Amino acid sequence: MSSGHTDFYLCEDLLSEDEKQIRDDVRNWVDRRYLPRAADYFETAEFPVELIPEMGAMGLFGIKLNEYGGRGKNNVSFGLVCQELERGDSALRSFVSVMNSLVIHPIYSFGSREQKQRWLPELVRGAKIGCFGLSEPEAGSDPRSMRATAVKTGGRYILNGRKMWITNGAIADVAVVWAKTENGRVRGFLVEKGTPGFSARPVERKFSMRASVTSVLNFDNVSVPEENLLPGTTGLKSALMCLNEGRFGIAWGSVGAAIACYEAAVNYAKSRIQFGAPIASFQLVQQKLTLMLTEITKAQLLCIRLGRLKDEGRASPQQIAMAKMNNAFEALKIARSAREILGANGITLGHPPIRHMLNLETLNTYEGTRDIHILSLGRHITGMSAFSCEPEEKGAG
Ligand code: TGC
Ligand code: FAD
Repeated sequence: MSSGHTDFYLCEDLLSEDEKQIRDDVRNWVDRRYLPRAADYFETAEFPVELIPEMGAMGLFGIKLNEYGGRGKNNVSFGLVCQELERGDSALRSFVSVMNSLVIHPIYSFGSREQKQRWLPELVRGAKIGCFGLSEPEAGSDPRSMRATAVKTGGRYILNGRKMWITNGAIADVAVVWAKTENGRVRGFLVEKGTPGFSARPVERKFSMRASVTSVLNFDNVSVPEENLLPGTTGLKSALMCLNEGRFGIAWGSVGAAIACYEAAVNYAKSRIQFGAPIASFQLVQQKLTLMLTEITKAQLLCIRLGRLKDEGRASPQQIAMAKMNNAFEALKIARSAREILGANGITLGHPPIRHMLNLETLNTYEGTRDIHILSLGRHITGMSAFSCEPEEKGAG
């Protein structure tokens, strides 16, 4: 859903005026405020925190909320925002994804009235930052195996454990943390920055998502009042429900990254002369561009249909997983093709494809790897789970 030559199936016609306006506002902002420095943020591994208030003022946090200062927009609008932000950089979309899908959404869906009143207005304005701690060093694809615990003593919970790879962790004012209570049930907790025993440190030496803050969270006998339990959380399912929101944003964001790579490749191919002709005139280059545009078009159609289904309350977790899996994977292939078309110039940060290519490795990993979505859809199709084998079934292995 982008005007110009990447809107091959005229998806523009499927958008309302309001949706187009939101998309264009974010597009202009990204062009003006992010893209001129995108390569620098990536190179110096710096997230531009100074842009957070601007994003808050544009209503990019709590974009779907009807209360607490949110904009009350639909899922398609949220998707378009993700697309445009990721055309800038995955780190920008990730920040906004986490705020909307993994912090504001769970507090709104599972929080008490007091928790909502305390946190939502400030999160929506961008005055406070949040993060979502589900993954652990030993529990990524299989969050059920998490080791973090929350033991109730008197009117408080004592949290112990470690969360890993947490976006926004070290800059967050509040963490939505998932831990096992005494009966083994996973519940969600709000842990505030500065709580004794709670610390966050950045994951160093990343080659992907360099402009995003990724952190390790440590919980060493962290005592929180029972009012910090998200009362509506009933088990791991509550955490997984949040991922439907996150995966939806990633499906759309992937399109934005793919468009950025495709446009860079088309422009370069038309102006780069080799063998006395623009490389765009060579059949092999044209094949690459054709396949890139085809996959962008298919991904756009998946997104708009998924968005409309979600707006009607008819999008299943499996449909969302399919779009996330497909679009992240195809975007990565598009980024690699674009990088190839740019030749040696393509390995530098002077052009966007390599930056997107490296970021897209993360998109194919977080919120469920491609393998996990394949297996989750396989289970849906067959009714049989291939996630793990009983010891006797491991056979030759
Ligand atoms: P399983 O038995 O499948 O599920 C337990 C219960 O939950 C239900 N469920 C869902 N409900 C709603 N939406 C979903 N997406 C759901 N997935 C599962 C399920 O129906 C069941 O309900 P009930 O009523 O029968 O109890 O659980 P499992 O332990 O077999 O796990 C299944 C599996 C592997 C699919 C799940 O563990 C999984 O999705 N793993 C991937 C982990 C993942 O995606 N982690 C993401 C961490 S957060 C992150 O990466 C943020 S990045 C943010 C950014 O920077 O943008
Ligand atoms: P593993 O689960 O160890 O998987 C390793 C490999 O084994 C993968 O290729 C996987 O596909 C494969 N595999 C695993 N199980 C199976 C199976 N049953 N069958 C076949 N193959 C299998 N998490 C959060 O909670 N909050 C965040 O904010 C967050 N942000 C992130 C930001 C970044 C930049 C990154 C990279 C990750 C982030 N994550 C976050 C963590 C992310 O969700 C996990 O990395 C992801 O779920 C995969 O877990 P893992 O890395 O431990 O890989």
